[in-house]
Formats: sequence, structure tokens, C-alpha cells
Amino acid sequence: MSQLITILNGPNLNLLGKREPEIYGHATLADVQADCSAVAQEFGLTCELKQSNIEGELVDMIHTCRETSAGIIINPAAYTHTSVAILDALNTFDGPVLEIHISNVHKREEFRHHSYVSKRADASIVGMGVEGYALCMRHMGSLLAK
Ligand code: CA2
Repeated sequence: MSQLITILNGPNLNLLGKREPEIYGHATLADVQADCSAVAQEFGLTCELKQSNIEGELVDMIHTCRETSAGIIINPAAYTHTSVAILDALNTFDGPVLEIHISNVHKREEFRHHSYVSKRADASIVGMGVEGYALCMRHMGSLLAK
């Protein structure tokens, strides 16, 4: 059976493509899922995309990944900058963790410059728009092939 990659998305990302296109672009999470599935297929992987606006639900999703998933791609959204709980949960996961931010958080407000998740992530992509998700999937493919 092929390995599963889970793509986790934090608060407000359900609005992707529907609000603030000047920052986050026009693509929706459904588009992200389609792009990532195509790349996953190239590597013989499968992927699922999940989103929650609730911190504890994201923690539960990460715990589920311990049983189901070979790797995690995560955009924790605002929880990036605040959540020790999500960092602690990611630290219980053994596989690769890749962090993605659609916008270039380093060009934005000071409070977006720090990421708790970066303390666990094996690599991060910021500022490449939604294309960053598919790039993470490609990197995941090469990491898992090693
Ligand atoms: O750039 C990113 O991907 C962020 O993780 C997005 C978060 C923000 O808090 C982080 O600092 C950087 C915000 C997600 C909000 O998503 C929306 C999408 C469309 C419309 C409105 C909000």
C-alpha cells in the first residue's frame, strides 16, 4: 500500500481563494489538494488535506498521523506563532515534517517572524504562494525515497 502524506491547515485557511487574494492568491484548498495529489502520485504516494480552525483538533489530527501517515506538511496559520501544543504534538511524530506559509511571513509584521513549528520542521517554505504546498510534496517524495 502507498504511503500517506497528510497536509494540515490551521485557522482561516478554509477561506483560501475566497478572501484577501492580494495576500493569499485565488487558489482554494481544493486546488491545493489537486496539485499535491498530482505530485504525490509521481512519487507513488497518496495525500489527504485537512483543515481546522480549532487548536485541539489540529493536535488530535497530528496524533492520528502517528498511526496513519508517513509525513506531515503543515501550514499552522496563526497557530504557527503561538502554539506550544502543536509543537509538542509534532514532536511525538516520527516522520518528516515540512512547514509551509503562503505569504512571506518575514516581510510581514514582527509577530509573524517567530514560528514554534520551525523548532520541529525538517524544512520550511515561505512566500511562494500556494505553489509552496506542491513543492513541499515534491521534497517529501525525495525524502521518503531515500
Ligand atoms: O502565509 C501563511 O500561510 C500564513 O500561515 C497564513 C496565516 C497567517 O496567520 C500566518 O502568519 C501566515 C493566516 C491564514 C489566513 O488565511 C486566509 C486565507 C484567505 C483569506 C483570509 C485568510
